[in-house]
Amino acid sequence: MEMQKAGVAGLCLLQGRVVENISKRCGGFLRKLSLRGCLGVGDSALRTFSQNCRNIELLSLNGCTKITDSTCNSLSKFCPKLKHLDLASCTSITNLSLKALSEGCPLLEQLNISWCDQVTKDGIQALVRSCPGLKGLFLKGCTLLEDEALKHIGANCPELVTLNLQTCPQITDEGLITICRGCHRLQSLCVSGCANITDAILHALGQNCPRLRILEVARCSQLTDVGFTTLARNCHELEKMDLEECVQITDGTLIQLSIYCPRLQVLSLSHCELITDDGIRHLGSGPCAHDRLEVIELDNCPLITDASLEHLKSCHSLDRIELYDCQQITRAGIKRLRTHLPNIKVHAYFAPVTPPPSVGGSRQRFCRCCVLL
Ligand SMILES: *[C@@H]1O[C@H](CO)[C@@H](O)[C@H](O)[C@H]1NC(C)=O
Ligand SMILES: *[C@@H]1O[C@H](CO)[C@@H](O)[C@H](O)[C@H]1NC(C)=O
Ligand SMILES: *[C@@H]1O[C@H](CO)[C@@H](O)[C@H](O)[C@H]1NC(C)=O
Ligand SMILES: CC(=O)N[C@H]1CO[C@H](CO)[C@@H](O)[C@@H]1O
Repeated sequence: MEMQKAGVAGLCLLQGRVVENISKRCGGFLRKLSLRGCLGVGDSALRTFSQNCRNIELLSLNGCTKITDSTCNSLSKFCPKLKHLDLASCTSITNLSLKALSEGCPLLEQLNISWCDQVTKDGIQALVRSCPGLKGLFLKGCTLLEDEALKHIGANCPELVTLNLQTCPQITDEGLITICRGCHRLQSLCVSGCANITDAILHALGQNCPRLRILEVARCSQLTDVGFTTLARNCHELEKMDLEECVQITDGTLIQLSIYCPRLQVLSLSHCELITDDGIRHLGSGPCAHDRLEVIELDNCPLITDASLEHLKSCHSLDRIELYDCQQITRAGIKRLRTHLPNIKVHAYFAPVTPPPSVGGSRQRFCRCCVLL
């Protein structure tokens, strides 16, 4: 019998010896194993594991902070069928690991090395040259990566579907444009926190990546309506957009999205301070609103009033709306929205109307937690 997946969510107390025992029992039958968060599992257990489980295809070592490049050497030597490997937060990993994987694991499709912040372009280069089938690369918080690394990806990964570069602060338009040009199948891109990118990226995505479904650009404050207009006019399959703190965008972006992106399901506009009720009016009457839009985040949009809620009342798929710190939203407005969308989750905060009494009121005063209406 095939053991499909062993694993424990959250903190994992498995010791290395147990992993070795599992590997001996399951041997060549084991295809998938998650050791996520197993802080006690180290290189020697994974060496025994690799030797015994040579048919492993999916392995998660996410958060196994004890492992080093030695584990990737073992995987490279014994596990040529590996397709999905998650090494996120294994912070001892260096580009030697990526070199080892490139030599022994040519079938790799998904690699997560988020927060492995020693990795540089040399490791990425070796990897992408030898693993032509890479579809998902998760490089969140790999802070040493520069445009050079992105150029290697753009030149070698035609199959890439998902790329996460969140908090890689050194990357700029130059590197990302080569990705857009080289990876036409891209469906999901996260560059949140990459503050140097500009509208040039949105143009390049529009011209090269028509299948884009997910775009996360939170805190990319140089992006403007001009870029989002090109994007919307070319990428009609957008489903999820995180535009938090894209502080320059206005209703103009919302108008384009409501015309050209009928599949939009999840939209974050948190801290987009120029958005007004008129933009929401367009969104609420666009094709996405009626049967797609599920989540809209408008917290910290100071110009939004109850009129926006009126515009959203016919969005029957709307499941959640964020309204924290929207000073012009009232309880009455939310109540009216509720009469049309009884199951909607509304997250808002209202300061107490009257000051809390001085006796026994201190708890209230310091309780900054939200009121879930
Ligand atoms: C591993 O297996 C051996 C032999 O079957 C057994 O004696 C030992 O207790 C097991 N160790 C652990 C930690 O499960
Ligand atoms: C990659 O690792 C990060 C950090 O642990 C995690 O949030 C993310 O879900 C992982 N992604 C995949 C596809 O494994
Ligand atoms: C990113 O922008 C900052 C501030 O504008 C600038 O100092 C820095 O040199 C830029 N980084 C790159 C890699 O272009
Ligand atoms: C070839 C090589 O090993 N390149 C780099 C690997 O990563 C370290 C930093 O973690 C660099 O110093 C090396 O130059």
